[in-house]
Amino acid sequence: MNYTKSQQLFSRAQQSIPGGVNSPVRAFRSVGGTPVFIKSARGAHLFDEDGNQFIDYINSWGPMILGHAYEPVVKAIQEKAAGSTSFGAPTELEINMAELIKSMAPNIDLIRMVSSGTEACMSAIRLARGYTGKNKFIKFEGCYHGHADCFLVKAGSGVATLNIQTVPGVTAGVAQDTLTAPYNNLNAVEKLVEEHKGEIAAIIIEPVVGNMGCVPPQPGFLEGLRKICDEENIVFIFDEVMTGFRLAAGGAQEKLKIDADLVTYGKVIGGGLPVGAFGGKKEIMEHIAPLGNVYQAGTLSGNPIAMIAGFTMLNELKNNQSIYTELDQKGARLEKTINDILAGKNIPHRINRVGSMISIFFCNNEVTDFESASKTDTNIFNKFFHHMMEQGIYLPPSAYESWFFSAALSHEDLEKTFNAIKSFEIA
Ligand code: HOZ
Repeated sequence: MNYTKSQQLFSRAQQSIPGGVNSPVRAFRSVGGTPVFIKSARGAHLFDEDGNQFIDYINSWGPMILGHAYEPVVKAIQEKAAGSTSFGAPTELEINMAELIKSMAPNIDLIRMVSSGTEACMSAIRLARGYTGKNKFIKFEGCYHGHADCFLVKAGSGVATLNIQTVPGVTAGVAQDTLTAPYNNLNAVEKLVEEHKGEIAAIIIEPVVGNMGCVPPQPGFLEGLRKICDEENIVFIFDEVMTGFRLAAGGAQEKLKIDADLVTYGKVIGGGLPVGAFGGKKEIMEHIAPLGNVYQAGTLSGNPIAMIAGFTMLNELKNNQSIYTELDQKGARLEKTINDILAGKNIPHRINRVGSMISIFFCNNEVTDFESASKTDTNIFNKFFHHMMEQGIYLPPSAYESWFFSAALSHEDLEKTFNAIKSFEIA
C-alpha cells in the first residue's frame, strides 16, 4: 500500500502537535511506522488520505457499535446542529437521554453528563470520597480509567504501550491514595482492605478489561469484590467506558449480572462524539452539586449535538437487541477461525473475547492480569500488525488494547480478515 500522503501529514503534524498526534497510542510508537491519517469511514470500513481502504477493528475504541456514519445518527446530528451547537443551559433532550440510559442500564437512579470518560471516572472517585468521607481507592494493574492524576498509577492502555513506569507530574501525595492490586486477584484486594481498614472510599474496575488487551473477569472475582464493598462501606465503581451498551444493552452489569454502585460511561454514549457520564444509586448521587456539596460542572456537559447522537444510537440498540446476539456470533467465528489458523501455523497465542471485544496475545500462557498480558511477544504483535495493515485490516496499534468490531462487519469482511491471517508468517 502507498502511504505517501499519511507520511507527509505526519511530518507536518509533528511541527505543531506533540508527537504529531492528539492521543499517544495513535503515534504508532510501539509498532513502528507512520500512522495512517483517516479521511472518512462508512460501515465497517475506513478510508485514508492516500485512498487506501481498511476493515476497522478499532471503531473509535468502542463507540461505533452500529458502524461508521450510521445514517440515522448522521441525520439527527445534522438536524440538531441547525438549531445551534451549544447553549450552556438545560434542554429536554438531556432528560430524554437520562431516562433512556436509566431504562437500559441497571442501578442508575440519577446520572450526570460530562464530556469524556476521563471526566466521568475522575468525578466518580471524587463523589465516592465525598460520600464515604474516606480518601483512598483501589484500582487494578493494567486498568485504565482516563488520565486524571490519581489513575496514572500502574495504568494500562497508552501508559503500558509506551512502557511509562511513573508519570512525571503526578505527585507522590496524589499517588499515595491510589492502591493497586492485580486483576482477578481477590486475595490481594482482601489484604489491601485489611491493611487500610476504614480508609478505602472506592474500588474502580473495568468489569471486562479493554486496556491491557481484552481480559475477562474470572468466575467469582467481581462477586467477591461486590461482597467486600458491601461489608466495608466501599463504593463499587464499574468503568463501563468500553463495555457500556457494547456487551449488552445494560452493559457489563447486565451481561455479568453484578450490581455496581456507580457506573461511568464515555464515548459510546455519544455515538462517537465527546461525551461521558457517571451515574448510580440515588443515595450516593444526591451528594453531587447542586443537591450536595461534591462539586462538578461543565459548559459542554449535556451538549445537544452529543446528546442527539448518543440518544439516537442508544435508542436503536434498545429497540434492536438482537444485535448483541449477532455481534457475539461474529465474535465467536472470529475467535474460532483465528485460533485454528494460528494453531495450524504453530504460532503461540491466546485469544480472549467477550462479545465484540477481542484480543490476540502472542504467548503460551493464559492471560488473566497485566503480568500475564505482558508476556505477549510484542515483536510478533508488531509484525502481525503491519502485515494486517498491508492486507487492509486496521488493528489497534498496540498489544495492550482490545479490538472492537461493529454490527456492520460482514461475513465477507471476516473472510478477508481470515485470509490476511493465513498469509502471516513469523519469520
Ligand atoms: N488509549 C486509548 C484507548 N484505550 C486510545 C485513544 C485514542 O487514541 O483515540
